Amino acid sequence: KKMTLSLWTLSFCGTPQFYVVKERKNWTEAQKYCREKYTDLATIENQEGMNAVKSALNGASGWFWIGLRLNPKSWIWSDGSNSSYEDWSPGEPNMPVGDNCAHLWNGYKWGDGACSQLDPFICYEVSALVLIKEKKTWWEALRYCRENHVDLVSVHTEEIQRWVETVARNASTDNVWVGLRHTCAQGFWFWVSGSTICYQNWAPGNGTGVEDCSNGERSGAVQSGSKQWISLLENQTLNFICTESDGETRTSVISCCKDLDLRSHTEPVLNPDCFFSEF
Ligand SMILES: [Ca+2]
Repeated sequence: KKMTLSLWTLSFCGTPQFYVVKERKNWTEAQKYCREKYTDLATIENQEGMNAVKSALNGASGWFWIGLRLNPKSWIWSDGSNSSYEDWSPGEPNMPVGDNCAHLWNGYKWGDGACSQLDPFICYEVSALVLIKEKKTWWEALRYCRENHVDLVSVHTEEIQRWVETVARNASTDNVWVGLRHTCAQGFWFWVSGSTICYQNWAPGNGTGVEDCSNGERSGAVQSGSKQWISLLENQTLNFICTESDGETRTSVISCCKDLDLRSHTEPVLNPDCFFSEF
């Protein structure tokens, strides 16, 4: 089980998503904010990234800090990226060497300005997760993730919980399915990745008591508002979150089957991983 966690970390790589923050801050404060709430101030490594930034801006006008700063005589990205991509406005950068930071302005081309200026800014987050804004039952969601991505997300750690919170912001349903599953036969919750539950973020009154199995099996969802986990009947139709990174699932299928074999003192458990790995 511990091995699963480290594999997740190693396989963590995804596409950056950009977020526009409308609060006005100087460059250093903007950087601090992005590092706390997301990954960092926007690093734009290619035209594709620039297009994603433009789409996040959605026509907004003004100046927006990005993660590029003159330090001391060359332009350095906040996250340490050594990308050579640039998209300066004609004539920029044009300030004398000093406290210069880059922002987007006219036509979203880059310009330099004093880092102390108060501007809105653009953060980015690298997420290994993707929100699917379709409404599916828990089983349909699990199947969809396994066929089109990797798996329904298993929230093993606080870090993964934070990624879940970020992507769940854009959900169109009040709750969002995750890979949390209850077995009535055995009376416990587990992750579809095969792990038992260590890190927990249950909403009060959910998940920690005896589940009502009279109307069928239950699965876990994250509330769009509180981002805490709740227990729901599996046939509700909700948005859901898939993982994009590979590496975790295959190994854990083995460990989960073993894991559950050890615990199956009564009857075989309908374990989604073991079930789907038969396909
Ligand atoms: Ca300038």
